[in-house]
Amino acid sequence: MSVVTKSIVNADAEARYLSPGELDRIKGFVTGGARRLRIAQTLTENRERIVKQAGDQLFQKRPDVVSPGGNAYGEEMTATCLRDLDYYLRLVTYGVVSGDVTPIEEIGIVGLKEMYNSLGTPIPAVAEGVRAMKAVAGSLLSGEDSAEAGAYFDFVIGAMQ
Ligand SMILES: CCC1=C(C)/C(=C/C2=NC(=C\c3[nH]c(/C=C4\NC(=O)[C@H](C)[C@H]4CC)c(C)c3CCC(=O)O)/C(CCC(=O)O)=C2C)NC1=O
Repeated sequence: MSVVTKSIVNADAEARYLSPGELDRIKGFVTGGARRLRIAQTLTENRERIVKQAGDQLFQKRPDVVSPGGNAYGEEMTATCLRDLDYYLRLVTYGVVSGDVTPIEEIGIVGLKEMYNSLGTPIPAVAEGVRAMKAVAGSLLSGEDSAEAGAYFDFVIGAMQ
């Protein structure tokens, strides 16, 4: 939920106008809108490159996952692994646009550990892949934009610890 929706839900629950503090936070959200959209656009336009390069880095660091017996071994499983990275990148763009981690959490974090444990997927390696995406994405963004996007990647990485 964006700060706009959240503030309205809270204010209406008390049948009151938006408070000065809420209006201030909404102002911050609106003011940063162009930047958030610019970041989301860059990530979206470069998604293939970000996923591909991050995958290469991950498999270099963790060759075990793509070796016989590894969870991402074989063409199909490797493709599924890259698809998962693409999923997380997509969720990061949702977070960036809404200025909120809730969509990331609801779509991709709740139940994550149980899911990966049941699949035998090493979670630290997934986190490594997301960390690599953060680095590749950061290299495509200006310093300030990179820091803003980085916070959402960090949220995903943090949930995988
Ligand atoms: C948008 C929210 C969302 C997420 C996050 C998601 C993840 C997700 N990843 C899966 C599988 C998988 N995920 C991986 C990923 C990896 N294996 C590794 O060793 C690497 C470290 C890593 C890549 C970074 C692999 C290899 C599978 C297939 C495992 C199998 O079928 O045995 C599956 C099982 C079903 C399927 O194969 O599609 C789900 C549900 N699905 C969703 O809808």
